[in-house]
Amino acid sequence: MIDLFYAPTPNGHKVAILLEELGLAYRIIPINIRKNDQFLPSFLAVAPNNRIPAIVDHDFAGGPLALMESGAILTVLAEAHGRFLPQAGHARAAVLQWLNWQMGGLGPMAGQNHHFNQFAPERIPYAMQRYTDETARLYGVLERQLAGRDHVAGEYSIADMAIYPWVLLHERQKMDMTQFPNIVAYLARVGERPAVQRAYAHGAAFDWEASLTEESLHARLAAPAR
Ligand SMILES: N[C@@H](CCC(=O)N[C@@H](CS)C(=O)NCC(=O)O)C(=O)O
Repeated sequence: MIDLFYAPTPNGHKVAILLEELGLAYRIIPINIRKNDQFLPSFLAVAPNNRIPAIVDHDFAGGPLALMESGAILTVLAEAHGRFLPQAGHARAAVLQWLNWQMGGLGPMAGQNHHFNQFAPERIPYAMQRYTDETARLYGVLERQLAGRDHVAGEYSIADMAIYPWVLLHERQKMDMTQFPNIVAYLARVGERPAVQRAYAHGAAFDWEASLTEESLHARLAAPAR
């Protein structure tokens, strides 16, 4: 059994997708980041960076494992279950390369894009332009990589699970998708996977009005995981 500390954001969706693809038993612990649940002590004990996603894998070899950072979670779970990350060689290197491209580039840049284009309390044209342009540059990189390929690095992998939730938000990022036909086809291809659809169903069920207290979070975590 795995506890998934989750909100329906791109980084949250990534891990839900992998858990669904692997068919693992997990329960969702909702962390409402709009209501500051991420600062509750019982969450910080799992994820000291106060950000979702995080997991506790109660059945991890060697004992329960608490883990934050979506890239680490995808890598560790894929490795532990022997799927969606090749074991060695060029194929593994390619998946890790594109996963880290998402973690270090697409995610942070698109995240700033969302912030300055949608949420910033003041309009700062320089920042809006800078992050829109950088997001578009990264889309161009992905567009070229997807030419003649169904997935970003060989077989469907954790790299695709990391990338898909970010490019799904292309409207919010002000991307002109007529420039990126390979990404449009990729979105349809990944989006039709039943596991991806099940993962996104958690998002539809998430209650952004509800929030936790330390007591309620503690009680949830203390409840039997099986
Ligand atoms: N590099 C981290 C980023 C996680 C992250 O930024 N999570 C956001 C939601 S997508 C969050 O929890 N934000 C809460 C906050 O800003 O306080 C990862 O990939 O797990």
